Amino acid sequence: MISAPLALINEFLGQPPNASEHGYQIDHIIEFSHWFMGALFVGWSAFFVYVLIRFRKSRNPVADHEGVKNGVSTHLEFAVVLIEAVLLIGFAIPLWGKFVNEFPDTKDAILVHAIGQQFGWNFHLPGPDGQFGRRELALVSNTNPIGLDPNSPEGHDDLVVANELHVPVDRPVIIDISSKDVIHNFAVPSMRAAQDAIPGQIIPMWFKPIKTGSYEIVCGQLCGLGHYSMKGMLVVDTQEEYQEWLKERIELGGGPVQPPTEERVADRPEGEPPPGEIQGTVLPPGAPKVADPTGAGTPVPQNQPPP
Ligand SMILES: [Cu+2]
Repeated sequence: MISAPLALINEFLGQPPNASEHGYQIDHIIEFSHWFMGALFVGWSAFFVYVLIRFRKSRNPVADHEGVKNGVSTHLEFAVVLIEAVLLIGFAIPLWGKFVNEFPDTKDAILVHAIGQQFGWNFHLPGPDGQFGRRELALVSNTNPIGLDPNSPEGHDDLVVANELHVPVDRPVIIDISSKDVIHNFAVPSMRAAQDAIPGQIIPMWFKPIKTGSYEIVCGQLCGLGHYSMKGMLVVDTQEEYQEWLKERIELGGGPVQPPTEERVADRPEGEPPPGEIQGTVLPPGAPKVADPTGAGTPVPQNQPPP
């Protein structure tokens, strides 16, 4: 009964419709807070106008040093504090506690690493073996945006995709968030989920999409001149569509080592040295050349973020 007008205020404020399991709880808190603040605004404004008229100079030429003697304002203020305390302690903190402490079982969840960079999101998926390959910051290059170690046995089937992440509907998604450069924030407004991406830290977050569709991923921290363009897409698929997408990514991204071809060398931005012998690494000038003992390279992602 009360939810129809309540929903109006979120819509009026331009909030995208919720698509996650826990999101409606957040929406209720936001709705209630806005109505409560609206009531306070009207109440305090009316009181202010009343005071201006009631205590005008012509009616009160001499100041009254005793002031108000009844306790109405004290009771009102206490009621406001009580409602705010209930909102915070009763709803907001328990909801936050659930979000950060009660992670879903990793066996049922989709596990993804999201690595922010100026200005895009890289997603690292474990591939068919379900294991993430080792990442090393020193290995990050134009062809290896997440620094995947070519010698890591778990890493050979890993998938690296830029800016578009697919997940199946009705499965919890756990994302380990990190950053390569500055502080970003992985935010999916439709999932009512956001988490800072901090260089040197890996911070997990989770949500459970309950509606298929495409939802915008944005960077929630001002992170540089291109911050506005740091957008990605979260596509929530049906289970079949998700398997299809995974298969396609594996075909495109996995497979045997691709030696550096002339086009790929030509693709590199001006001033960038040619790729090293081990794919994804560029040896510093003067470093002794080391042959890749495994002969394997890093899978080359198909869609790179814009440089
Ligand atoms: Cu950013």
